Amino acid sequence: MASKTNKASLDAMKQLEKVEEQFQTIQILNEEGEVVNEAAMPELSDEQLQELMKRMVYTRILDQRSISLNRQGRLGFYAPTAGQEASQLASQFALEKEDFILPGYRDVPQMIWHGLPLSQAFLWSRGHLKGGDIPEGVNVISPQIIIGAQYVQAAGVALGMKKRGQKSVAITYTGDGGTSQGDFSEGINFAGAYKAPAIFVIQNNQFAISTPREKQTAAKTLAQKAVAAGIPGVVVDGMDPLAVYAAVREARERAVNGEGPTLIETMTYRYGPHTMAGDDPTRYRTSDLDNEWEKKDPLVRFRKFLEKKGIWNEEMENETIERAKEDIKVAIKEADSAPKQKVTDLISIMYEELPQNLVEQNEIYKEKESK
Ligand SMILES: Cc1ncc(C[n+]2csc(CCOP(=O)(O)OP(=O)(O)O)c2C)c(N)n1
Ligand SMILES: [Mg+2]
Repeated sequence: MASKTNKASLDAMKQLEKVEEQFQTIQILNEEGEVVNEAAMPELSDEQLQELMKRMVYTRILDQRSISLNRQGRLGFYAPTAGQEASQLASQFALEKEDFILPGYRDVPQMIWHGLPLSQAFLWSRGHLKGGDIPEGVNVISPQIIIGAQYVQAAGVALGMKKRGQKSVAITYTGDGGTSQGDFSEGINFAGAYKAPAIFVIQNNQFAISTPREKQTAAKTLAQKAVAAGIPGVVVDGMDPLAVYAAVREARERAVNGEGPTLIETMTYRYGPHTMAGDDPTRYRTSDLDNEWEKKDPLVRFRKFLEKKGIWNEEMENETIERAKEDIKVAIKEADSAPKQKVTDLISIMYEELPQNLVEQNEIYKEKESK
């Protein structure tokens, strides 16, 4: 009896190892900006490559300015993005305008490059109603704060697209910590069962606030969670914009061809704190680890790659930086000029027809606000 049990568990361990072996990190561009995987190289024109670089440079500046604006009390909630540009922007770059983004709180950059005006992103940060009033034709919803909840919503949005016969996808993002939530498993499982055209991205930045990746799960990779949902899972170097782009582009193709969802884990790092609310990363990360990841910086390696191709220079970089600074100045002014929020605005957007108790409260506030 005992030997049988032992044999079964031995086989089970081997089986697990075999599965885990298959989740190797895909890289196209190494830290020196050299192509190390020609076969996986996505088809991108020089203009597209330049555009992706511009977006990464621009977004790094946006991050720096957002941190300053937050410290000056001119922004509210802000979750820093530096370090995650390849993971965020190359994944959005692989989408089409008709695709729908269901972001988490750190994913404001993808929303902006999908068409959300910068001034509205600032208003969202301030908790202003107008920040959540997404313009028609911009296929995003407001960032989700409840960890993992957007995975379930993405499965639903994707299924809706499929039922309507649309050739588009729903993409959603969570973090390494998010993979421990029930919603994560429910979302990928449902989308798998219904072959919904969804792309589930896990931005593994190694920490969930102060909790390290190793404490999140015994699984060797987060992408292997796809196996239980019966869907493909891949791990990509999340500091490599080409690897991220290629993985998302392929997932998109599968999805619109009716082959269902994909789970993509991007190996990345956030250089800054979790949010601007006051966590101190030096209490849970070593400077050695920070340095190790900064050497992998997506902007540095992509700049090297483009410079070697002769399609990027200092002038282009500076122009992009200046444009970002100018745009930010204009957008924050716009945000400042938004009408002050009223309690009646809050009440009136909640229902098509107000229930009686709110009609009464609305009248009380209307009266107060008119003075
Ligand atoms: C359901 C739920 N539980 C807890 C929190 C509090 N919380 C906010 S961010 C966070 C960590 C998330 O880490 P991760 O998923 O790795 O994303 P990252 O912030 O690193 O991008 C937690 C626990 C929350 N917002 N929602
Ligand atoms: Mg994380």
